[in-house]
Amino acid sequence: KCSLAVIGKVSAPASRIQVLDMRTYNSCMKASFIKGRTLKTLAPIASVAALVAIALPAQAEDWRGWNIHPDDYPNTTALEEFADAVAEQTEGRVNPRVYNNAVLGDQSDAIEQTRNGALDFANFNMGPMGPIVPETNVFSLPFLFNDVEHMHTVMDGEIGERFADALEDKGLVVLSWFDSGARSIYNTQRPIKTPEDVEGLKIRVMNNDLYVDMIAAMGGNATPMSYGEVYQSLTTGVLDGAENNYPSFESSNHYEATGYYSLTEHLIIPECLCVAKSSWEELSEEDQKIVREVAEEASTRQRELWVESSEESRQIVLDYGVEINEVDDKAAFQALMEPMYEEFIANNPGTGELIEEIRATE
Ligand code: GTR
Repeated sequence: KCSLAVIGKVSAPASRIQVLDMRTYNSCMKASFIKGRTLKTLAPIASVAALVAIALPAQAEDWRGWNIHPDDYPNTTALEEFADAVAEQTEGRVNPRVYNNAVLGDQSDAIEQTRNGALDFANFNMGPMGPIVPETNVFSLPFLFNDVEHMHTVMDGEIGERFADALEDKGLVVLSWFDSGARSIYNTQRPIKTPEDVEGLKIRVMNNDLYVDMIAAMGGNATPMSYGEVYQSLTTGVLDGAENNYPSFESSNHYEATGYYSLTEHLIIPECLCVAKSSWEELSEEDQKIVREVAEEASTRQRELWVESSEESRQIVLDYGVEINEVDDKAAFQALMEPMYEEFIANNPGTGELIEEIRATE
């Protein structure tokens, strides 16, 4: 595989040089080092690759885009349409290509890769963004927004701009905000109606320590894990459950491994369509304007698709036999989050006011 990766890198047509899988290539280089083989055997090939790359005429920006979701997911469709419209409207000066199913790395890695310009654009969730852009941790406080509409009102207004500034300081230019619905807990054991039902359950969470506190407050045990590892962990009993919105619960096939989906709706987390600052700065003002407008349209489109897709996914999991239950007493879950809020506000000066501002936004 490694020799293929290297050969593939050199012999690929020039137009594909920039889209080759550098991760495989790098890990092969690393593996050969670890195995004690001399790097010299690979070095000449690497420099041929470099020469081929240098020999390319200066031309369009080929943008590599990271996407965690599969084909036909609302975000995927919106991103693919975004890519096509950007290529068309910039007349090929910017050629974005979307790589689905997190083939370019897990979300935390991809955030770093986009920050340092190894990737050009992506759709990121603000959950795993927290460890990198601490301001965004506020979105990982459970029950922050009243509902999805409230989240959009906040993100589309002045508060959203402040978050965009915080992301830009860390190398990510926010073009628009996407929907990701409300996240609810699902598991293999029982319906969750009260916090007592979470007692002792092993629940996967996204990579952010705040979620460990959140599940602990409900009495469960949280395991931060990459999205791609969850399905197997559910089927082998390493996990009892996880939490996500309907479209992800369905498209990840987690529903096939868990019998109960309980509408705790404890998290409503915005997502961004982001561009690496370095890639952004290479564009002319005219192209920046085009890309921004197209990204706004992509956001509108994603939000529309989201509504349809959530309903379709709900129907698919119901038909499969998943038991879905309402949670009548959400206030019981919410009350358990008070200490988490207090600690968060104490550790992050200014966030108390921000939370109030968000809650007061209509
Ligand atoms: C999805 C979200 C992804 C990823 C995933 C997860 O809802 O769109 O970006 O964060 O959840 O649980 O890891």
